[in-house]
Amino acid sequence: MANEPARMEITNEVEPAVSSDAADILAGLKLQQKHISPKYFYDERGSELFEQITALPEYYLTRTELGIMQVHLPEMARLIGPRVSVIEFGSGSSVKIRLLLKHLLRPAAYVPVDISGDYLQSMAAQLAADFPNIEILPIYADFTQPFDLPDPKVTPRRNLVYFPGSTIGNFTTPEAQSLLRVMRQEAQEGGALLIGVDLKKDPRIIEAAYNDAAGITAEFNLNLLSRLNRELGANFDLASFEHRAVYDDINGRIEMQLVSRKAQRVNVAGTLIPFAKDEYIITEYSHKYSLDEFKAMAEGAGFQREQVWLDSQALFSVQYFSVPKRS
Ligand code: SAH
Ligand code: AVI
Repeated sequence: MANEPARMEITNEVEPAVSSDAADILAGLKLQQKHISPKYFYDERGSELFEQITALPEYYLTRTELGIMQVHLPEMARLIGPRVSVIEFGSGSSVKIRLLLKHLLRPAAYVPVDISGDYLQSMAAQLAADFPNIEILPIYADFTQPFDLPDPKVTPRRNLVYFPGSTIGNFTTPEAQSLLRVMRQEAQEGGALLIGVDLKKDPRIIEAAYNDAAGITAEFNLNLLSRLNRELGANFDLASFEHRAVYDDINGRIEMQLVSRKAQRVNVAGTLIPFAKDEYIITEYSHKYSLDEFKAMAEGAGFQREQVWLDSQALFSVQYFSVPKRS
């Protein structure tokens, strides 16, 4: 079809197991406190809605991180060095990587890793068209599980794991620690990590970012239920659930919830899940860190912090770590 966007073949052959996703989702809905992993937000519609969130006036994260990159890219590129293979965890729309690839010296390859398969394929195709001299090797995977890295045609001098957007914040502390260990493995000795981390600040600024006036974050949250209706044959009535996002000061994180407006039972993949009025599903955490907290966590996974860049209001940080070579 003439208007169909170009899609690039993914490099690996792993198909997502819908049956294990169903078991995972049902197990979360049967808990005393209902939970669904935020990784299920990202079907094609979810990825598009996230893109809309990044442009919202209240959502300071993306534009602040982009601002930091724009100012400090020459220094970042100098620290990273030439001929790297860049492995991006949760690549999404790949906006930030375009800036990075333009500044890096002769990058060997770009490996975007994402769970939003259709979106990944079209973003990879656009990047391949715009960067014809860089090998693009998209990997369709859940990056919390081990996955094999492809072999670029040009042998890289080192691996750079790129993890922007503060997606690390969507994991609990033990999950983030284990993800950092996965990234440390992928970076290998002599490799590096460039990561965007949202910082602790006035909770009113944080709560506004997850409760935007235009209601896009609410749509993003509720889209999860539409997806379960479509893909798992569930029968959530979207009008009976509402979006809520509250900052939990003790744990330093936003908690996104879907709150049941009434007592109801929902059929999910053949199992009836009861909801009391006001009972809610936790759909996402978004942790905010101090610079010291994040340093301790990354160093616990074997990284060494080399540099931190901030915006003028210290809302957000981009942090650069190396993996020391064993002597
Ligand atoms: N890096 C982009 C996108 C962040 S949105 C930015 O900085 O703006 C988070 C991205 O991570 C989405 O594209 C989502 O599909 C992906 N993602 C979330 N959980 C994932 C998982 N477990 N495995 C792989 N990709 C995941
Ligand atoms: C992808 N991730 C870092 C976003 C965040 O801010 O935690 C997802 C998001 N959820 C609601 N708004 C944006």
